Amino acid sequence: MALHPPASPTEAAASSGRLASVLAGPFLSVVVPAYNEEARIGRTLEKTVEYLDAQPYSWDMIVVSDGSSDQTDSMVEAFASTHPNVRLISYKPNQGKGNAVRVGMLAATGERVLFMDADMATPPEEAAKVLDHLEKGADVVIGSRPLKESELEVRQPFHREAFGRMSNTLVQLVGVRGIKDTQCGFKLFTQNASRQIFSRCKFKGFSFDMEVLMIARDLGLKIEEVAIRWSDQEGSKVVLWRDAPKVLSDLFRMRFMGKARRLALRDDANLSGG
Ligand SMILES: Nc1nc2c(ncn2[C@@H]2O[C@H](COP(=O)(O)OP(=O)(O)O)[C@@H](O)[C@H]2O)c(=O)[nH]1
Ligand SMILES: [Mg+2]
Repeated sequence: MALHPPASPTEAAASSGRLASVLAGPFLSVVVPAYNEEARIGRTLEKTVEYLDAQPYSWDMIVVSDGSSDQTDSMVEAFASTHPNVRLISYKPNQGKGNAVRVGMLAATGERVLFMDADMATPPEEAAKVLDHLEKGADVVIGSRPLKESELEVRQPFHREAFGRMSNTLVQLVGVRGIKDTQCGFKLFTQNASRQIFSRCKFKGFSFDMEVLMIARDLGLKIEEVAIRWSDQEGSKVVLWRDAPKVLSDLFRMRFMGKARRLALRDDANLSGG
């Protein structure tokens, strides 16, 4: 492995070529959680693959269908049949975004692993930005919307943005201090950080983002928050009155369970392999 952090993703990709032959994984794995995404996943696959194909590094993509009951699975399977580095993991029943992301992250063999939402609220080109920060020495790089430099092309509806800001104040108090946006669906990890974190994640719903960051902090990993482009998409699966109370009660549970229990490995954790 390189002793000095590579200067650019391209350089990193070159050195990862050597590493990849040892690990047999690509430079970048992209994980996309998908729950009933037939209306949005097609375009996301097209655009993301178009972007990744133009990059100098090797990559693969895993779509995790979390108990979808629409055409998501057959659409991803049809796409994967003509794109060998795209694959579908599917299970039933629906368990929540956190579970889908965890399953995908632990299956991913890339030297760096990115998860992104199925609706491309953050476009795949932003990968370059977060990769860059990882090369500079971070273990976890998270996309962020409320930073001054963030480009919010289409903002979230008022009630979502207001809830986001409110819950962030709470998160600052009970959870992960110093992070402005815990919930953005665009986060990049080194393979090692991803494995260390996701083998410990126990929350299955939308609160998993906070758990990921708390565990990363507990492990002493370096988290960096980076302004990204965000364009809110129609068709959100989040129902605020249903999901918000759960997210908040989970936040308190994960805070008060204490570091030792947060860091306990899951029973099914496999730290060494995929
Ligand atoms: N696996 C899983 N993913 C979900 C669920 N609900 C939403 N998602 C995924 O989470 C991502 C973000 O969801 P979205 O509805 O766009 O949320 P929003 O943009 O925060 O309003 C998308 O990739 C969804 O497919 C769920 O219950 N299970
Ligand atoms: Mg969305």
